[in-house]
Amino acid sequence: MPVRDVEFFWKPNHLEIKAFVNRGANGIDGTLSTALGVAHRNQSSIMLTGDLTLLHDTNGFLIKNKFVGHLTIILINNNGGGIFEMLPVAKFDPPFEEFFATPQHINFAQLCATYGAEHEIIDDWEQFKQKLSFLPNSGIRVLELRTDRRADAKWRQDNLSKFAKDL
Ligand SMILES: Cc1ncc(C[n+]2csc(CCOP(=O)(O)OP(=O)(O)O)c2C)c(N)n1
Repeated sequence: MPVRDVEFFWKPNHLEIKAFVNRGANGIDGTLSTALGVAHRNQSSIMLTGDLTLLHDTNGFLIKNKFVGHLTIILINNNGGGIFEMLPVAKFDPPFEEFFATPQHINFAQLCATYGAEHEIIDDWEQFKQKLSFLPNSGIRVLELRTDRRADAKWRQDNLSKFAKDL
């Protein structure tokens, strides 16, 4: 959902931020590698991703020793595929959690330590804004925001149609 949320909520502006959207061979695959490729020998960059999408390509971190530049990864960790909460099948559990949401219960601090990437949990907006106000020149860091996929899906379902009427 992060890429869809950007499409819904990013207001037109003059910031000249270049956006790249990844569609791998079959969808969520390869997103980390694409982001690292975009950031390599380029300006410091930000990747916005869900947890399953990041997990799909964790071996992308292995390029770390050849990577020149900086990538901040904003990880929306809702422990599974929040996109599927938007579908009618979400009402049927079982099998929803095990076969559609597929939560992986990953400790991303440990995962990042394995690959030598920095990791930080973001708890509030001030901390988040402060972390994004300045991007380092080098290294890979993960800013993890823990969210509730069910509550987020309900929020979208309750609110998106209202915004559409206001246009
Ligand atoms: C290679 C591949 N496998 C499976 C899928 C099906 N798929 C689409 S979205 C998604 C879940 C994405 O979860 P996450 O990255 O955590 O984001 P969220 O849905 O929570 O926003 C899956 C498994 C796909 N698109 N591509």
